[in-house]
Amino acid sequence: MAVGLDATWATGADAGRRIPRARRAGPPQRQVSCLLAVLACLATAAASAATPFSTLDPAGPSARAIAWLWWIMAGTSIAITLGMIALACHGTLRKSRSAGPSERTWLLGGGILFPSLVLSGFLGMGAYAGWSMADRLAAPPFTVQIRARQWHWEARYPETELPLVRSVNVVHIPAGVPVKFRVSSPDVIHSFWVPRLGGKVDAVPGRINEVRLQADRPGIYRGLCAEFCGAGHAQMMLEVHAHEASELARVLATLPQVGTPIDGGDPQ
Ligand SMILES: [Cu+2]
Repeated sequence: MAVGLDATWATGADAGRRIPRARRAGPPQRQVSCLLAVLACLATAAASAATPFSTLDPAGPSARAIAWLWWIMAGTSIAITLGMIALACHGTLRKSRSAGPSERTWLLGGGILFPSLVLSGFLGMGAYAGWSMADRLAAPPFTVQIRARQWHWEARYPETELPLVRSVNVVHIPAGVPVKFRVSSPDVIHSFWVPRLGGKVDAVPGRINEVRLQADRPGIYRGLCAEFCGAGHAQMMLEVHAHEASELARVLATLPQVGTPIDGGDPQ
């Protein structure tokens, strides 16, 4: 609360008690700077919302849950900043030390209870966003194996009625249904991320990590490696092509076949 105040120490009857007395000062500059920084971030986010890699332009339920969480956190941070500015202005501009909440009340309410409630709310919403991408009981109707390697992506489609086919740096999925991505790596750690469809998942050697994503409509969704993996990391891009079901079957039929699944099997 003392941030931004130009305080002097009381004299006379208050001498020796070291009670800060605020001089009449201008607006609390640090809080205003924080608010301007938050507004600048929001303006930047809004300006970048239409880019191919924007998490603020969600195209599926998982990405939408993450975007909502981001907006709620941004709105809450603005509301808290405004509240702090209002309190600081009130403390600076008030004419007398009128009776108010005690220091104990401020400490317990503002220092423990309020942040606990806010952070618990964020935790719950974050858990829901993560749950929306986790593999749940009902099996998705379509599965893609993703193999990340220095420095490209390979996709295989093991659960189609076609012979096993593969594509490189392009992943074909059906639109409008959940898709299970089973992500692995034969060399180093990569991170599979299609921002408009949902959160990222690491590709770890010796493991298969799963994430469930959905594209609401047919289209092309850009993705990238989100974990530095060597000299070619910056060029490790991919595209997810979401198709109508009939179109997907036609596209998969044109892909080159492979003889075996990834690493000779798909270990669970
Ligand atoms: Cu990488």
